[in-house]
Amino acid sequence: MNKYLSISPEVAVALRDNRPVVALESTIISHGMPYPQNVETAMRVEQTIRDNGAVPATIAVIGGKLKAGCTAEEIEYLGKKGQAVTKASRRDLPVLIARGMDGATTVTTTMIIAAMAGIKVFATGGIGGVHRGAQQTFDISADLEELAQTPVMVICAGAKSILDLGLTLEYLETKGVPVIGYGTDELPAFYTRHSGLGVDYRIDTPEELAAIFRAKQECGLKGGMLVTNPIPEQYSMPKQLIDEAISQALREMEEQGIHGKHCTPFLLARVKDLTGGDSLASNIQLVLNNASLAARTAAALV
Ligand code: PSU
Ligand code: MN
Repeated sequence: MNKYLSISPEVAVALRDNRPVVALESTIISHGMPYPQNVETAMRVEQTIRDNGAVPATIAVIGGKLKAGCTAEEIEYLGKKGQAVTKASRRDLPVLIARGMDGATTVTTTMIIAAMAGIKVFATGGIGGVHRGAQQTFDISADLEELAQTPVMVICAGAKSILDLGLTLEYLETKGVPVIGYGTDELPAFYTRHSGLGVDYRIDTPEELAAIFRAKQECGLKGGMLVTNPIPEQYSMPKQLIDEAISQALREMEEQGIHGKHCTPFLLARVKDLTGGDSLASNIQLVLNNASLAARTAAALV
């Protein structure tokens, strides 16, 4: 274990005893939702994981330490600080460590720290991907490269169509990342169950997800896998409403000259504002749904 990693006592004991553990990211807390719903959701997600028989490990960088398992106080701290916490991607980790700073982990850095700790399953809301217009901007989330190289199963609700979902799938294919639809043949698009794009495989049980992950590891095929779990029907939003909000948010982003790491948080916040509280309620429900599947899958893996 490297000296920068700090595993909470509960998570350490669960891993030692080969009990199921599920990693959770912290950028969704600091940058993905407003306070105090972000902290309330983070605590509900942890409880959902416990209810389904696994131990939650919320991941973050605190005072330069790579934390696998945050306390309720640390979650409250990150949630309250919000966008003032550094959104930490792979490139940021060495600087935050050396300076003893805090960072909210994205999908990328949550995968990195989960893998260091020996955690194999990670639940979140949506992943980053190839942005619309990436042919010009080169804006492709580091999440895709991480999926290509780090052995963690990421369970999400697809990706928001703030991204170019077709190009995101092409990129993942090139990088050898299996894209699984849980109980569906269609790639879900976060707030809606539909994108019009197909996934690579439809899988219907946590046991089979575990078997695929195990096969990948045991063959020495590097990298992770992506499980896309559609939002439950009763919480999904009308596609047209979401599409309109996303189009407007993208226009505003361009007008305001926002780029780089600020794009995703800007778009998430604008889409939420433009669709009122409805999208936040949907967002919370899909994360809970992913947490439940992740806990059952982690249990199938041990
Ligand atoms: N998409 C969402 N919610 C999120 C994110 C993405 O629907 O909270 C966050 C995740 O932490 C993800 C990151 O890893 O944004 C991707 O940022 P970027 O596009 O800058 O790589
Ligand atoms: Mn980017």
